[in-house]
Amino acid sequence: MPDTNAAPPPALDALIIGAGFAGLYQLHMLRDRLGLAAEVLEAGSGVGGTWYWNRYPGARCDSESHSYCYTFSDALLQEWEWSERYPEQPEIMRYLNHVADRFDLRRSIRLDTRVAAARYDEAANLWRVRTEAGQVLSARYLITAVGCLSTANVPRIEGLDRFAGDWFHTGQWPHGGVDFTGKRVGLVGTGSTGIQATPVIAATAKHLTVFQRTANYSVPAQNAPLTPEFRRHVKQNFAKIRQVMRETTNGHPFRISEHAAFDVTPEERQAAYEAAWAKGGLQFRATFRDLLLDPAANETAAAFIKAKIHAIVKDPATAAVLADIDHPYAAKRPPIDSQYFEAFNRDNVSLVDLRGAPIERITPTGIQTSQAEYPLDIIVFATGFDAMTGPLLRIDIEGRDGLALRDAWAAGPRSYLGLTMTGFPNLFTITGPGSPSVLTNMPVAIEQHVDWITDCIAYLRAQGIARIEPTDPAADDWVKEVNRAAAATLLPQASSSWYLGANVPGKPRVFMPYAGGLAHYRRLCDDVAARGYAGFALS
Ligand code: N01
Repeated sequence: MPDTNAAPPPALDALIIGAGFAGLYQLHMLRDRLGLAAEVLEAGSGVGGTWYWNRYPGARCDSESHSYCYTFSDALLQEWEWSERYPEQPEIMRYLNHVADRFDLRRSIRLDTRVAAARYDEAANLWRVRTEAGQVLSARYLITAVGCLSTANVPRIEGLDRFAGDWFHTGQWPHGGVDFTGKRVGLVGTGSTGIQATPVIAATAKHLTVFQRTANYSVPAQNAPLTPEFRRHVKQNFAKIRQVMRETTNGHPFRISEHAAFDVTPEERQAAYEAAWAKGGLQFRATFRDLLLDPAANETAAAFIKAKIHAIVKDPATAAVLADIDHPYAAKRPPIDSQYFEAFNRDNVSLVDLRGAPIERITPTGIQTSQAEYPLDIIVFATGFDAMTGPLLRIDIEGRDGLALRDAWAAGPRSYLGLTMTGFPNLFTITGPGSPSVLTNMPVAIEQHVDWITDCIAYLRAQGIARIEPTDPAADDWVKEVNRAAAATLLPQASSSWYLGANVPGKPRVFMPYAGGLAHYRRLCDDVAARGYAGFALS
């Protein structure tokens, strides 16, 4: 880092880290709406963020395409055509590239530029940002748009470095794809990713062995091409659809039922679940309003899904392992699938239960559990991410008075509104820990954050305010509110959940996202702004 006394005048008003959904929109707002000198630094060789990296077989969004998009531009909404109910990774990449071109964003994006460090220079009131290549850029405002799920979690399993075959993490998938033809493939992990990838890999592999540590619920996506009528309906009614997305807890284009699970008879409940199963998707979670609040209500959904697993999977022993689920339904992020449980009826797919027989090591020829060795040509790690805090902590961020973010967060993330942190002036974290983020349909949460940050920066400039930083009491109260909101739900009851950081050995167990609901959260953020940025020290 340069000597702060010799620092050059600010080259930029704002630096944005990341060119995914969040970074692209933030750039548009700061550069084109506020007229700021703003740039994006992006580690990848293209825009797209999470979708640039997650190219694994079967990668598809679990939000419905007509809602997994920006809503800030009516023209964009009218001109873009989605092809399927759930967009596949290449289609989302086409969309984000279209957005980059349509809003002329590329000229302000530096690709292949990974940020290594960012330090707040108090004397100059600037952020000094150093790239891995050693370049240093300065800006008044630093905005992280690094995503919540962008730091791959490759388990440290002894022997991996001596595996003679190929191995891949789904979040760092080769751009040229992987040919599974004639190969014995091992897939580790049964979260949303593993559940999406299983049937697709099984279709070409010689044999697929799925290694399951924690059994998981899944509901059919019921993916299908969009009909012309539906597309027309969306375009004609988008104002209403957007309104629903903004008013609902999770930012999806459907409402949660007003009924509690025990408001109806057992027969009516069964019929409601059957209808939700047939409709498919994350909407299953909205069948009754208390599924994430009342353990007994949740148990009715859990029992329904477990019965479906037993009905679909023909081998009773395999079905029993798949349905031996240890947490409430949707306490972990609920996957949706296309023929996941059905894949276990194929002759070339088998399941290994790691709960009783954990992986001991990787040998040159396969995976060794405490019970057997499984010979493999390819290992696919669908083992998730160092979620939410990981992408921020892998940047060496240093705030006021030499405070390192990794020290500030040693016991878990501490923020105000999941947007800002005490000790880190003029730093904003889009969908940071402590915000609804991963509990929502991400583009809706992203737009809410970007709009709030843009308004905040506009306010600071209009008022001649040089610095914004949350006060300690405001941050303490917010941490309490994040904990309160989580404790009011069943979400913390899934002990293996990445929401809690449980998937990464040694990570503090803290419930990271804000579970109070996106609509409520939006009101809180708006209220803070309306009260002249209450809870912040402005100087
Ligand atoms: O990761 P995960 P993911 N040995 O952490 C297992 C989003 N997403 O990539 O549960 C053996 O959920 C781990 O086991 P356990 C979505 O938000 C979105 O699937 O820790 N197994 C688990 O089974 C999602 O929630 C879309 O016991 C090990 C799996 O690996 C998030 O990304 C699509 C292990 C990891 O599951 C992450 O999903 C896909 C080990 N050492 C994903 N370490 C959309 O549609 C971990 N596991 C938008």
